[in-house]
Amino acid sequence: MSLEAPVLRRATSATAEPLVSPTGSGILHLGLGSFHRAHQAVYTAAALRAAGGDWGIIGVASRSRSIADALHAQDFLYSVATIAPGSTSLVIPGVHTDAFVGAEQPERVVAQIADPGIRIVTLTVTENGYSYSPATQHLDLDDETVRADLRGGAPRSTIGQLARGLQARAAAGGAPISILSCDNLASNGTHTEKLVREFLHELPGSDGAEALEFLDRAVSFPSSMVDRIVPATTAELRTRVSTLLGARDDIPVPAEPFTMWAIEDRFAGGRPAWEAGGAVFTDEVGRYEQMKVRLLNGTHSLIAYLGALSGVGTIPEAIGLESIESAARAVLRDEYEPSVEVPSGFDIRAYESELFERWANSALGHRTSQVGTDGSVKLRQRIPEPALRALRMGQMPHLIALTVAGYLSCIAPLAGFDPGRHAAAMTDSARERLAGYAASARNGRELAQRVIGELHLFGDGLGSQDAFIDRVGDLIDIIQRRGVDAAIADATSA
Ligand code: CS2
Repeated sequence: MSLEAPVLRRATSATAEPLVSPTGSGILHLGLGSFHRAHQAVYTAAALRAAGGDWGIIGVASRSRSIADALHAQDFLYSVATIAPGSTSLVIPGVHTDAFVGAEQPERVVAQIADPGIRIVTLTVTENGYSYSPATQHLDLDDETVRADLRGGAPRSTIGQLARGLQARAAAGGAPISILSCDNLASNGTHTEKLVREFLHELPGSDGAEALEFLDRAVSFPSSMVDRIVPATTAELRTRVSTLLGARDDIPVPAEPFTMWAIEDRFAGGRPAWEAGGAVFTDEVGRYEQMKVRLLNGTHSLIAYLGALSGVGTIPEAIGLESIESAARAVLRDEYEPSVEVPSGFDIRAYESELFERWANSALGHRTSQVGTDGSVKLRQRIPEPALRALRMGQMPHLIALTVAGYLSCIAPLAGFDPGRHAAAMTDSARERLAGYAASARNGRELAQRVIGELHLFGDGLGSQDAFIDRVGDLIDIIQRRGVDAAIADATSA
């Protein structure tokens, strides 16, 4: 039925009406993936509905045409399907006013950032999209795209596009603007500002000077913590949503009911009333981010790697295995929680018990391979600080070591070990390099020493922690010789 239904458009009498019909576009969003469409877009629609404002969103997809094309075909509409066990509800935010592909029109990204009508640039380009070296945390000057962007021409990296866009905006009068990172990076605002400044400093002569002065004067980089589990969409969801709507939606986004956004209230050019959608404005964003990146994302990584290695395809299946659930509870309570400062008035116990319900949401079907993707960059955000804190106190963070052992077993298995198809489906920019190390390593310790000790994949701090590196190595051997459950038993009983 759904395939014959009319395409979702403003004029079609779909069951769900779009929440808003913005006139002006004050936001440029880089990274038009599912997460943005189920998170910032929904908050922005709530803000426009409650308080109005010229805050329509122009969406920029990094490379792929599919979302931008579908948005054009659907009057920039799509549905967000909130999926709980036993119920699915739909909203159509309706907050986008245009969409295009950044890789095809990089000059347009620059021009949009320079346009005084745009007052906020929001970003969901993933941890991988910031062109920094995980080991040094600085702009990666060895990265070919960054080097090309520094030489001139149309910028291809996100940091290059931001820097060139801000340069053009400074030259065009320098109207105030905010750059709001919504990625799972610690201190994401400060981090983004640092990388943009490093890019501008690298420009020849005094080419970056005017933009740097503009940054000092009229550009803010608030930090924000974002939280909502948003899996990749499926053909099954497309059919279900189209049936519910009575109109064909090719790009619905599945999302869990839980959603949270904590934002630092430093907006140089104004902002939507995001609090209308439930966003929290706070000076404690750092604490929210740290808490979320470690408790949720850190534990998520453990569940994903151990789950994939146990042969299961989804997070709810993985957390349904008793041994993985006990490992997740142990890493959360014993290794992540002691390392975080809880935001004032925040009920961490309630947040933690809700986490287990969220992971168990089987209707959502979040894939272990999706969470396990890009571990080389994601783990750098999640594990070193809590691990180093424990080591400083004379304790071995066994379950963080197990997370790393799980990651390396998935991405860089030792000769003769098959981590299975869910691990094979994880993409990672470091995969080839790490697989090369694994091919010549005689055992887990040798592999861990090369990756953590020599390559410093998780930063300099962990790179010199030999006891931790050996523990990771031993757990790799246990996983690959005796299986995941034996490794969990070893790590939880140590
Ligand atoms: C996940 C996150 O893929 C991952 O690494 O941990 O995408 C997670 O689902 C979100 O951060 C939840 O807010």
